[in-house]
Amino acid sequence: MTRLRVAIQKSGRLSDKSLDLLKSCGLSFARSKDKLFWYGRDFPVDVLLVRDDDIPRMLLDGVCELGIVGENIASEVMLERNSKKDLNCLRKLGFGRCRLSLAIPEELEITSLSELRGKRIATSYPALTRHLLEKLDLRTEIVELSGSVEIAPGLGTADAISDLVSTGTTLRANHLRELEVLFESEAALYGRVNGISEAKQQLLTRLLARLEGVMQARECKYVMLHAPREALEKITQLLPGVEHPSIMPLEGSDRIAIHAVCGEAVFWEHLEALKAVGASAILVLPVEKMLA
Ligand code: PRT
Ligand code: ZN
Repeated sequence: MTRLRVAIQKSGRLSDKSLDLLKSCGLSFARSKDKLFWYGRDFPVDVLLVRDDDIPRMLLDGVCELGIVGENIASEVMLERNSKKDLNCLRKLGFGRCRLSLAIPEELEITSLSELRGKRIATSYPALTRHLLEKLDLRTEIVELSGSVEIAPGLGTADAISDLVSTGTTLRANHLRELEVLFESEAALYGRVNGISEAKQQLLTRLLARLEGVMQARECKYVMLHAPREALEKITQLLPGVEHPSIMPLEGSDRIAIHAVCGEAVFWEHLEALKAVGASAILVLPVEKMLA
């Protein structure tokens, strides 16, 4: 029987969310003893648990058909192997967001990037950093480090760093200042471009439809409210991502009930604006599943 293999991070920032996402797509697994291979029970998709850095290589080497990994790592490996076309970004997944930034010691009085020309930049992303800096017409000396990049300027082994940042706490703690964002990254589902049989492709299409439904449902909210009939047009405009809401009369009242699936995030500001044009009894509910 046709089966697909998806590689996810074994333990780290992406692990829980990757697994949650697969489970939300209706997948469940029989876990093997060594816990590195989980057999898909209800849907023929198995999971391999590995280090995130190995995922793009496993895809390129044909060990699995799918992988969930940060765009930073996928881009690094594709550039390193000079094989930009062999990994297909099938869907960005909205978690694991971070940026690859150039950072310099706080006390360094540099205002423009060009002042870094010829300087030593420490990074764990040598191929990506070199590629992005060359696009900015900046030639530097890349110092490759596998970890603790942020301490390199303090140790005198580099003048600046190119490293992942999310809150910026690590930079501040090491007296570094973010000079320029080079690359924005989030976790994404990648697939191999070549060498997938027709049957596997069909299975992949089914999985992607489920994934799309899950992702849309996460972004969507079901909104219910009461409103004066004459406010309908204004209310429809105020509901984010809605064109045709359902309208229901309210027994014994000249007000109507409006129900709608909002395709974009619903914030408190939206609810306040709805209230201001006459809406009441406003309820916002999560959507569990959706199949368009
Ligand atoms: O063992 P394995 O190799 O699988 O894991 P790992 O240790 O290499 O990776 P992990 O779990 O740390 O990160 C996995 C992926 O999460 C990365 O490849 C990115 O795509 C994404 N990600 C999101 C991040 C961060 N946010 C992040 N903040 N990866 C690393 N960081 C680092 C950052 O460089 C800093 O050192 O976390 C530290 C805290 O960041 P601040 O800015 O919040 O201080
Ligand atoms: Zn890693």
